[in-house]
Amino acid sequence: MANETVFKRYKGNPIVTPAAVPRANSIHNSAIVPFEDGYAGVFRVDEIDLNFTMHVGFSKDGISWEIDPQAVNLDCPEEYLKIKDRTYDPRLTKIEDTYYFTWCLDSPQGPLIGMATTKDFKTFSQKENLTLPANRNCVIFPRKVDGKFAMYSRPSDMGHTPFGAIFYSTSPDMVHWGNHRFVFGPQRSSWQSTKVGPGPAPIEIEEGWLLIYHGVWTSCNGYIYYAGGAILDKYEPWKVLHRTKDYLLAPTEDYERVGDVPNVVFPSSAVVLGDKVRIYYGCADTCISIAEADLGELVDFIKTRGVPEPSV
Ligand code: M1P
Repeated sequence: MANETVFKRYKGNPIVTPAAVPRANSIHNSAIVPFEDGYAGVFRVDEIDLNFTMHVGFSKDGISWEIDPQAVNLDCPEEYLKIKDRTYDPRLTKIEDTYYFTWCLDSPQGPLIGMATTKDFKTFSQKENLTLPANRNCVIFPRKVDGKFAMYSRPSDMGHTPFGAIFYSTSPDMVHWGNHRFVFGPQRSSWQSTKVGPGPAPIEIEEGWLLIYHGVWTSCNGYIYYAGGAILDKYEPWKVLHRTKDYLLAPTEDYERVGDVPNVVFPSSAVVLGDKVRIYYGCADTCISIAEADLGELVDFIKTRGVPEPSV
């Protein structure tokens, strides 16, 4: 095993493999939240026809999962919104008693962000899409900021985007979005020099908002995906207070290096467990692993290993 920073990998990684779903070619970037006396999740399944679908799962301990072999059934109000294309990279945020579930949808006009709500992980009510094409990553804040719903997203392009920066947007009603603000972009000469994208929903901490994100650089053999962290202002979350210079997690293990897309760690969920934070991350676009950090150490790491230079 190569260097670990503040995140320590679970010894039993990967925790979910394609064996969990009969039609899975791979199962990776997924959304997990605490639910009732255990956990619920929406899992990204790339099926054996390479359609990408999303499947609900439940777990008592967040590690051993029962995943529905059938894709999630969304109650959709409008023909226009009905999903006919690949869906992937789900994220989940709880606001009050409702779970907001977002995903990326490969529409004919480019990737965009879809959204549905659920209270019980049995019925899902699809809402208006959150973005125009092209946008590939979106996370909703766990509470209103200054009286408005808030999200971070990552505008994109039709392909395997060679650029990407994080933007902040707000909405009075989860339908109409505006007040778009640039948050941060790639950094020169680093593991995050090609693009960045928001990972799990931001976590509110004393200092502001803790955001775990993915950063990508382009090696001579293609993209390599890392996890990074930033702390954003509590009241104006487009203002970066601290951002890691050193990565939080790099693809160093065999299950992160070898798979359908090699050299990928893709954090997509974070769960706070007392004084610890556990991330769930996709590995090599093939399976799912977890790693945990002490929350205080993680915040200190981000503060003390900051990136002072401006984004490019
Ligand atoms: O293959 C690595 C990742 O590539 C895309 O992520 P992004 O556009 O943010 O770089 C997504 O297809 C993601 O699912 C995938 O893991």
